[in-house]
Amino acid sequence: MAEIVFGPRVRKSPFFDATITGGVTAFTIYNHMFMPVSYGDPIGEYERVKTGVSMWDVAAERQVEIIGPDATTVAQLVSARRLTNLKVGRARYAPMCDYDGCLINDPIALRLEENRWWLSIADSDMVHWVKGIAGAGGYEAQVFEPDVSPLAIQGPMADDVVRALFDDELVDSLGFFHHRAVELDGIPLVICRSGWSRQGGVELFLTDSTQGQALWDQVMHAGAPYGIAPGTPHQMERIENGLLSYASDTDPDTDPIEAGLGAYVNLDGDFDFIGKQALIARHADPTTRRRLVNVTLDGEMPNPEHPWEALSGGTSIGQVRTATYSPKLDRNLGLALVSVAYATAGNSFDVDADGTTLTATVMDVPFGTSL
Ligand code: THG
Repeated sequence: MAEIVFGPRVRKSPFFDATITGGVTAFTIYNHMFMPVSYGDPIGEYERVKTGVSMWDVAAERQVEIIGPDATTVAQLVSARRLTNLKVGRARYAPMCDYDGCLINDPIALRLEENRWWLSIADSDMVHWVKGIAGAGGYEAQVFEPDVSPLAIQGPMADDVVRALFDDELVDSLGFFHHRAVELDGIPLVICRSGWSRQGGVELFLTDSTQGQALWDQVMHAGAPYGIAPGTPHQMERIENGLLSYASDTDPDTDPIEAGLGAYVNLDGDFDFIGKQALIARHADPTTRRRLVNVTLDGEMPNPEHPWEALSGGTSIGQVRTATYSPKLDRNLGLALVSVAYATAGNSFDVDADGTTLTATVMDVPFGTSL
C-alpha cells in the first residue's frame, strides 16, 4: 500500500506530536492539514464519546477572521443565514454559497466583537473566497487565518472535565453555541459549547499554537478520572445523528437545501447574500433537485472509499456519498444524494458498490435528525 508523505506542504496541528504519542493510526487531510481520524479502535472510540468523554484534535477546522468597520457586512454577504442580529459571544451554524447557490462550506460563525468574526470552517479554501469578496467590493475589513486551533472535548462527561479545568460558574453559564475568552494556566483560549457530535461538550480554541502540548496535557490530566482518551470526529456517531460532512456528503453541485440545511438558510429574509437568487431559482421547480437521505444498505458492503452510483432500472438517480456500520442499529447505513422522486421513505434502489450490488432503502428519519 502506498503512503502519504509528511512534508511542509501539508501542515501539522499544534497537537500533532501529542496525537502521535496518543496512538493515532490514521489521518485525513483537511484544510491542508493532517487531521486524526482514527486511533485504531472504532467501536471503542464510539462507545467512549457516547458514554464517557473523548478529546479530539480538530485544529484543521481553521478560522477565517474578518475584522474592521465592514466586517459584519462581509460576514453577512458570504453567509446564507442571518448573522447581523447575532449577539457578541454567540455562534451560529451558517452555510456559505457560491454565486450559483451551491454549498461551498458550512462553518460555525462566532461573533467575537461587534465587528470581529471567526468563520470556523469545514474543508474548503474560504480565506481566499472571503478575502476576494471583501477586496473586490472595496469593503473596509481585513480577512486572514488567525493562529487558532480547536481542541474538542465531547461526550456526556465533557462538562465534568470542563469543571475540573475551569470552574462551576463557567460550565453553568455557558449555553449552547455561547463562547468566551478564558485562560488556563496562562494558555489563551476561547471556549465554546459546540462540537461535531450530539453527545454534548465544548471546543477549546487555542490562540497560541506554541502551547498545543501544554493544553493537551492539561485536558488529559483533568479528564483522567473520567476515562478521557484521544478520539476523533466519529463517522458512526455523526451519521446516526445527522451531522453533515461537507465534501463527503456533497458534491460541487449540491445546494444547502439539498444537503438538508434548509433550516439554516434565510431565503425570505430582508437581506441579501451571495447565491440567494440562484438558490431561489434552483428550487423554483423542486422536482428537478436532489435530496440527501439516510438509507439502510443490505448486502456485503465494501469499504466506502468514494461515492457509489445509485441506480433505478439501470439508470443513475444519484449517489451514495458515504456509508458506515451503525452500532446503534446494528446494520449498515449510507447517506444518499438522490433525485427527490426517489427520496421518499420506504423507496428502494440499487447501489453499485465497486461491482457489488447493494440494496438501499430510504429511512423514515429525515437527514439532520437523530436515528
Ligand atoms: N466545530 C468547529 N468548526 C467546525 C465544525 C465543528 N467547522 C466545520 C464543521 N464542524 C461544521 N459542521 C457542523 C455541523 C453542525 C453543527 C456544527 C458544525 C451543529 N449544528 C447545530 C445542530 O444541528 O443542532 C445547529 C446549531 C444552530 O442552530 O446554529 O452543532 O464541529 N469549531
